[in-house]
Amino acid sequence: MDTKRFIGLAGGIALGGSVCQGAVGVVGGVLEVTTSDVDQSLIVLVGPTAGEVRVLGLAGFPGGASYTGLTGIDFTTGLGDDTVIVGVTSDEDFDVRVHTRAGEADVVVTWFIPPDSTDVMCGIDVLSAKGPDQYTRVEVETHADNTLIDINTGNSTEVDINVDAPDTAVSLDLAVVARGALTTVDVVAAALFMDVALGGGFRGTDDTATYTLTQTIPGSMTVDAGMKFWGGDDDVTATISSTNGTVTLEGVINASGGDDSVTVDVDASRTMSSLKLKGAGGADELTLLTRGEYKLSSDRTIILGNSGDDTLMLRSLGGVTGTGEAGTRLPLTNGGPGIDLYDAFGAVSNCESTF
Ligand SMILES: [Ca+2]
Ligand SMILES: [Ca+2]
Ligand SMILES: [Ca+2]
Repeated sequence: MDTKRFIGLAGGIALGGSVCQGAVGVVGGVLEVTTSDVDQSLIVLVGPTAGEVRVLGLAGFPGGASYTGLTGIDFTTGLGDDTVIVGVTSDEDFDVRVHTRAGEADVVVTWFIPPDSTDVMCGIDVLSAKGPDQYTRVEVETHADNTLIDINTGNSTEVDINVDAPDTAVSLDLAVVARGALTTVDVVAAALFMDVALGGGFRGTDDTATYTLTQTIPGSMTVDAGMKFWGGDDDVTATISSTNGTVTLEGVINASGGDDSVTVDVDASRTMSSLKLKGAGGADELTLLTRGEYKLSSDRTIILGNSGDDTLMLRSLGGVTGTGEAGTRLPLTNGGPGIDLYDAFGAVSNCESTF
């Protein structure tokens, strides 16, 4: 703690009046703010000069507080209903961490990475206690050659993430962990290489998660899913588009109990997949559709309906290639118990009839 130094700017206002309501300090280049339980309404502006941060709305800083030389912010608000708005304009790496604790919360992070940027990392970590009404929105517009975005929205109940990379770029790496009952992730990028990891252990209500991933130039995109839903009737839709490109699907979407719908729709020249779709209990509809070529590889798609009367689909509108090649494996569709319908290529078991 001896590295902690308290800073009060805004005309040399002493911290004596505000310490009882919270604390403000800089530790290792990170602005740490802890507020009282009073409802907070905070605005944080980062940049455009690297490391420059201005905070509006802090108790004890009526004119705002300004800092330089920062690499991140770490805000913890109290038990009230809090609004935290963060606007970043920077071509440097930066970390934003907001912990709103209990109570309702609105957290909005907008991030602009200007043209002529090279390698930029955005870290966005929103935590809260589990509560009923915690909304997080993240908007990133990047013009960097290589952008790495790491987003964790913690217990937020509603999550809305938009990433836009309109200029031709080398790479976009995006990792999202979100488990809002209503989760939307929308990415449009002119990046040659896209690497998207979508994770979350969802909330156990009827969750709706919608992912739209669009690569606007020929390239390759890897989508790695790590999703575990719970007993509600969940609706998961991933619409993936890579213009004249190659898409690789990896990971697991486990819808768990309840009557779930999982749809993965890929529009690319070529798709390779080791994706596992698990319906578990309930009457589930599980679909993987490829609109271009489905290329077999050493791994394989597995679709498991498990108990309940399921409808399972694995279809390629652009044909299946790689059949009979050394080391390739056919996909597997297994209905499990129940009266299951299927429309699938590869190995099919425990399915009663086609549809
Ligand atoms: Ca479920
Ligand atoms: Ca299910
Ligand atoms: Ca079944």
